[in-house]
Amino acid sequence: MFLTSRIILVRKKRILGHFCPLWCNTPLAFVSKFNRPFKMKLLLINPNTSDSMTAGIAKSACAVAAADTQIIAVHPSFGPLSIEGHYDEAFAAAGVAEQVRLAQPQSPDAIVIACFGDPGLEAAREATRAPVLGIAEAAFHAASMLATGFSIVTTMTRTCILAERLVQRYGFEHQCRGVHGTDIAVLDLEDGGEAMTRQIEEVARTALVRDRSAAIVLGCAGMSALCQTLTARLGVPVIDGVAVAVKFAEALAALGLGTSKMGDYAQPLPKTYTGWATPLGWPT
Ligand code: 2AL
Repeated sequence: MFLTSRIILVRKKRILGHFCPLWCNTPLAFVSKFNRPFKMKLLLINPNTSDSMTAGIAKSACAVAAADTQIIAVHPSFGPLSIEGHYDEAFAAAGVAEQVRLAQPQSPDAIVIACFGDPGLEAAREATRAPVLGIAEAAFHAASMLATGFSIVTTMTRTCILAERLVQRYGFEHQCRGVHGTDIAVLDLEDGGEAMTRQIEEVARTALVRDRSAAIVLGCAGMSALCQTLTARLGVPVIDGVAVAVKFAEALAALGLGTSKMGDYAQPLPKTYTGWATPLGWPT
């Protein structure tokens, strides 16, 4: 099948009273012009429910994806418009599980979870054989290959603890030298203006000196579009988790590597789910 564009698909399908953005006939955007057959289907899940942020993340993913990678960008049918705390994350994780479950018939070759808290990452791995990458985990790996120490620059100061816990969970305590909030709200990042960019730049500059680090990890998917500018201004590697997760996901899928089904990442046990989650349980 020859297609002329890499298409972002967001289908509005009604599920239990919610509009579920998946696999639709209505493309949200056409973002590239490569006259090649698609080799790889990459499901890009924005765990928050912002349409505009999903489109922005999809644009960043498409900018780095191979010409024959089809990026399919979705967000959950329910949950918070932005993820800035533990409560938001609880719903976002369920939303990620929903989207992985609903995408099953499409058999994506790889999945990227594009929120810096990596919500629902391990649940997603249980639910698929495809490789699943979270942008925080991918960014930590990339940063630790580029510098002995890195600093994370994120959104609200209250979200710093979320990043710190991920650093510990993934075992990057020796490489991550600090996590720094900018007190910019996630949805305000869409502003993209000079004042906001400078605010992030200043926090990053201070972090590099204070932490004695040599690379910056951007602590929000919404910062993706700022990566090039910040790289040029700071003169150190600035790692956007969306970009590195897409490239790592392509590499793993191209190598034929997927999530192990031995042990705890085995398919979820068959059981009945109730309430609004009824369609999301594994069949008994
Ligand atoms: C994020 C992110 O990447 N998406 C979102 O809604 N919140 N991260 C953050 N640190 O606030």
